[in-house]
Amino acid sequence: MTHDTAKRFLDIAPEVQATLAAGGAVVALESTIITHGMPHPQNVATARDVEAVVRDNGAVPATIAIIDGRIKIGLSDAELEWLGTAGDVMKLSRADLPYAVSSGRHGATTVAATMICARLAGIRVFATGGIGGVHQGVEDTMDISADLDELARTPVAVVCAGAKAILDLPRTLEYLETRGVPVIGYRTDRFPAFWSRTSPLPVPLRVDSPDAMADLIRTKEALGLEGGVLVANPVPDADEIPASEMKSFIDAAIAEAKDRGVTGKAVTPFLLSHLFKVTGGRSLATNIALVKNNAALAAQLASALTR
Ligand code: PSU
Ligand code: MN
Repeated sequence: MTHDTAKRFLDIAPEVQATLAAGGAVVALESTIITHGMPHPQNVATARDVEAVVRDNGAVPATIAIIDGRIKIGLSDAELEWLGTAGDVMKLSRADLPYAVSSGRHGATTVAATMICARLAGIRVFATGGIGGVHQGVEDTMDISADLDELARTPVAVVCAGAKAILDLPRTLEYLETRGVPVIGYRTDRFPAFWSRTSPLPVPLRVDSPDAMADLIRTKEALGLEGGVLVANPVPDADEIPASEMKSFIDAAIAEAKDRGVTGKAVTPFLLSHLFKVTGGRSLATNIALVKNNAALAAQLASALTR
């Protein structure tokens, strides 16, 4: 555990605690995807399925959320179900995590907040769907997700399917490079765009096995370089939606958000739910498939890190 002073705020599930103590493989999972990223009941079903995929690939899952101000590392099935329908759950990033704890609130953790909590618990690998990034129109809004700075400072490997084309992908990659975050394509030379396996953007680095990824992470640590790594894992072929098909939906969603004056942390959830509606659920099916795919790779990476 990195911060002894943080211990008193954490409730680590016994199985997770025992696995960590024995040097075993644990994969952290975020909860904003459950509360603000997918509709009910698919959110809860997916959260359960993703935990099962982590187990099938040899690791123990630890879904992270704040309940009554307690930082939960590993949720019970009842807690997962409750989270999937509860209304008063904050969306937490680095800026508001301490408030949720000090005021005894409920909160779902974004990529940034999940990384912070995973590190406090001693978990090195985390699976999600897509990360937050630099938003289109950043020159007016300055909307850059705190996920990017967290990757630069907190030593957790994040496995994602790239970033959604609702973001400004070239600027997102530029920002990660500036902040010194290794962005690694898993068996790909192109940065994947979430629903789509490829984008026009080259991925900065490429690795073809979990063992090679584990070597890279150990080397980075041994060199004393702070921060995490971002692993970009393309959605499986059978589940992808080509970028050309998504483009008009995305442009319309962004225009709608602007019309309605949606700003700040409400932007990403608004765009996601709008897209689920206008694609008739197809974007959701792809989203579910890619999260499972990332959970499998994250579990293999966590196992490789124990060797
Ligand atoms: N991107 C997705 N699905 C998500 C999110 C992002 O494709 O569910 C969530 C993640 O929790 C991510 C957060 O950390 O949104 C980013 O929010 P913001 O852009 O407000 O930083
Ligand atoms: Mn934002």
